[in-house]
Amino acid sequence: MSRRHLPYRRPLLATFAAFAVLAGTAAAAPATPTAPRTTSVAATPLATLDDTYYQDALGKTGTQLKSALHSIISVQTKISYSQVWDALKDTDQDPANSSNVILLYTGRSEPKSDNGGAVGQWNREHVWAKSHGDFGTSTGPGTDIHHLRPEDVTVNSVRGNKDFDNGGTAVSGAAGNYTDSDSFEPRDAVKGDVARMILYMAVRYEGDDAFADLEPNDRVNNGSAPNIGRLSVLKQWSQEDPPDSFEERRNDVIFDQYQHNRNPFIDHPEWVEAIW
Ligand SMILES: [Ca+2]
Ligand SMILES: [Ca+2]
Ligand SMILES: [Ca+2]
Repeated sequence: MSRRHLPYRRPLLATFAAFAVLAGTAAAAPATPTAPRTTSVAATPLATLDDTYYQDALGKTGTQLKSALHSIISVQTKISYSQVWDALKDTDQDPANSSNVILLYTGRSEPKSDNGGAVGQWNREHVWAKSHGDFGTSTGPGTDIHHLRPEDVTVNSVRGNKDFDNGGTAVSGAAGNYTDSDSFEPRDAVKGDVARMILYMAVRYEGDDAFADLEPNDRVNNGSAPNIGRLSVLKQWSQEDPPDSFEERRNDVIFDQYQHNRNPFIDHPEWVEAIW
């Protein structure tokens, strides 16, 4: 199913951004080179992205589409694991409170400054669990912020390296999340986000850059295999929870300010079905 709703939103944002630039020039405001990086992003209309960023992928399906997208999104800047802290404070900022981030599974708004390893703090959740492909936190898939999210330390530990599937018992302190011995089900509002992060990783990492070829499958208990399940459930989640403004802004911020590559499944959710 095509959800090409972005063209209606982004040209407007781009127009505002253009006015803002002109206004700034006209006012000849003094330069503030030491000011903190702005979090505003001049969003690019999807039609423009298609004509430029995605031009080699358009009209393709299946393995041809996957291969074309791999070539496109593999052109990127990489950041270190320590740089990930500050990046997440930007990409996952609470739209209602710029001092906070939104935690992926709990949905809690937590002060950016409260990051760390203690109970009650937030840390860096690898949605594609590190052990599934054993990539650790060296620069590469383990520092790719397209699948890294702030999460409550305790809930991050509960998720561990479990595959994703429906079912289980309620996760304490994280309403709407469920888990059992072999799988984790995130709350409804981020089910699609999780699916699109997993599928991004599958396309980005194809075993040609010293890291494992990451691929989804339809199993649980994948352990240290470079696979995450279950694909049929992830596809369903992507359908049920289409990209919203938070996820789209996140993709824009990563593209404009950090990695300079995009998650194609946020821009084109219909490409999930076109490949899998
Ligand atoms: Ca299970
Ligand atoms: Ca969502
Ligand atoms: Ca792959």
